[in-house]
Amino acid sequence: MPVNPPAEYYKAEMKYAQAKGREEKIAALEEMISLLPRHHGSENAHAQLKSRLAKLKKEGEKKGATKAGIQKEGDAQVCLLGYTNSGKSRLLAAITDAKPEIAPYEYTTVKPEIGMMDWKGVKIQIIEIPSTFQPAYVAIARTAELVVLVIKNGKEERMLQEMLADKFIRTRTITVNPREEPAQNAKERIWKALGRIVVYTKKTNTPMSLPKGATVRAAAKTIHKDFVENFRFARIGRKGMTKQVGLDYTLDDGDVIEIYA
Ligand SMILES: Nc1nc2c(ncn2[C@@H]2O[C@H](COP(=O)(O)OP(=O)(O)OP(=O)(O)O)[C@@H](O)[C@H]2O)c(=O)[nH]1
Ligand SMILES: [Mg+2]
Repeated sequence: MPVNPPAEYYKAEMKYAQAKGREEKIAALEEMISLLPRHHGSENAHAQLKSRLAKLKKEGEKKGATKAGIQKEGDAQVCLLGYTNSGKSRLLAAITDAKPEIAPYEYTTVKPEIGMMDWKGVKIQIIEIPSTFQPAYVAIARTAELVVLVIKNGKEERMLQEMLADKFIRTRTITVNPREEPAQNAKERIWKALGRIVVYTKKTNTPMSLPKGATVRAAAKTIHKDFVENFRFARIGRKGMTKQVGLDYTLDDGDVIEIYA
């Protein structure tokens, strides 16, 4: 008997194939499993997907147990830090794929909640740190690229800054008051604070995030390890113009790059 999955299944399969991190893979697999018809002919396919899912989840448990507790995924890791009911979960839900519990009572979030933020095709991992401030959870902020202080007033901001200073956590911070700033605005500021640019490959239109000031050399390295050694020249598409450049050419946000090797 054929499996005959619906069209949505193939979309989920595509998501799985293009998934960057483990979280995304798990989400896509779960979607595939839910969309695969259940009948005698699909038993094998179900079993295969489920064992793949179990394996992925197990891998995460092992890796998740290291150091700060959460495996980095995407191109940067950002923490949401703030007092209870400041609106961390609501912000996380607004700017990522995460679906944390949002509730008017205190300490709703007791374990780190993780989501992926999409910025023009680039994935950024966002983590809500529980307001219980258990040291192991606060320590996640130490290795993150950015800490977002989620506050209701200026006093909270000062207290959070002091807490970070006391723990010698020197990660860059920005402040968001969700009651005063639309989530999309906060999202844009988070991206800007990360100091990265997005560059696209010409052939496959794959987004690639690089630090601001990155050169063609960095992009070439990211695309293929042999590209730098065998590099001849690159063509950069920028604002409708195309330019032939060398390895030391500085890239801009939105550039389309084609490397000739
Ligand atoms: N009006 C308004 N209410 C908000 C906003 N953000 C959060 N809230 C409300 O404030 C309450 C707490 O929001 P959460 O997002 O759960 O807060 P949290 O910081 O995750 O809190 P805990 O996880 O419980 O420590 C909920 O009732 C939300 O609906 C906001 O931007 N505007
Ligand atoms: Mg919460």
